[in-house]
Amino acid sequence: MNYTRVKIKSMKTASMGTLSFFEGGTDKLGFEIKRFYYIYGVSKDTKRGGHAHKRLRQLLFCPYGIIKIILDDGKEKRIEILDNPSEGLLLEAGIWRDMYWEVDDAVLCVAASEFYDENDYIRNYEEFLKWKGEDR
Ligand code: T46
Repeated sequence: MNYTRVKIKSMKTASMGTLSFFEGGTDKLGFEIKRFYYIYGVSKDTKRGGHAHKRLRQLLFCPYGIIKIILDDGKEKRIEILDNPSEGLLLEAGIWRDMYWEVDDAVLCVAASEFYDENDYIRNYEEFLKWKGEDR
């Protein structure tokens, strides 16, 4: 499946916690960041997602809490757990995703390759499979 689990650089600052960072640029993420968004205030057992993107590429990470992500490219499914602020998922286009909040108030942060465009979403699973079947 067309995604990778990536490390986010982190620096422990003794008793003052940890600082994590990544830098934009096509050489690092494979795309320029055009948008950044984050999802918070979500209760345990909430399910979000239920869609795929035609073009959008994204880096997802969870700086606080635990979020289970189920990825599906129409052929296979993978389960990924985001529970470490120093790791992320770099998702290419064409992957269906469902996100499950495993604890209250987990935060999902996303760096995205494109501005928001509802036309880039496929929100119907049958439509997704049909789109994947069209030589993708
Ligand atoms: C994704 C996962 C990981 C905007 O107006 N601008 C934005 O930048 C975004 C991301 C969303 N919206 C609107 C669209 C909907 O009316 O916010 C509403 C909630 O979005 P949605 O139901 O798509 O949220 P999630 O959590 O299911 O999915 C989001 C992203 O939309 C999606 O691209 O990959 O997070």
